[in-house]
Amino acid sequence: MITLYDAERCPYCARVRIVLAEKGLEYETVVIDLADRPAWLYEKNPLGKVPVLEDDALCLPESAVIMEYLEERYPEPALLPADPADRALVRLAIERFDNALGDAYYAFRRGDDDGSDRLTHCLSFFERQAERWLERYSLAEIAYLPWLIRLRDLLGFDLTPYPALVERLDQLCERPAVAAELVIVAALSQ
Ligand SMILES: N[C@@H](CCC(=O)N[C@@H](CS)C(=O)NCC(=O)O)C(=O)O
Repeated sequence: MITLYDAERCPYCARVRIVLAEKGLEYETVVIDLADRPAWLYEKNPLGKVPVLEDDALCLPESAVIMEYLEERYPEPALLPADPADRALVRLAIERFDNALGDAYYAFRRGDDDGSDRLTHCLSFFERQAERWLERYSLAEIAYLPWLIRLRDLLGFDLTPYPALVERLDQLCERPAVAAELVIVAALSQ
């Protein structure tokens, strides 16, 4: 049995939800109130953060690690390319998203003075990389999609200066696993 310790607002949890949905895996959800999180969460993740995934005896935090675990444990349908070089580029993209887009998003959401500039810089970079990174659906896209969806639908950030990202976002929103996230984010914004 798979259990996901989850928070709907959390884009890192959204990554895991999308991978679980793409792979058609059944799982239980335990919703964590991050404003009043239970003490036992620290036993599952010493950092006290979500997502945490349990799969039988395994207890695993960190969204990027969880995505890779799910890919290896449940390989179909594949969300990593077959070629080792291509797989390495997907991992590189995930690393870049974590270090750049994630931080810029939170700076913007907090209202930091440089939040908007950092986000613009980051999205411009992704826009230029879009052709290379976005040619095939993979964990790399699942890694950044939750932030784009939240920027557009929750924070009202204008994505029109990034047409390649917008086009790809629109395409991907037709996938049921991604469309389910749109419903979750729409409920958050009400
Ligand atoms: N590097 C972690 C980040 C997870 C994370 O920051 N989750 C947030 C919710 S979006 C959280 O649990 N925050 C609680 C806190 O920072 O104390 C991952 O990729 O899973």
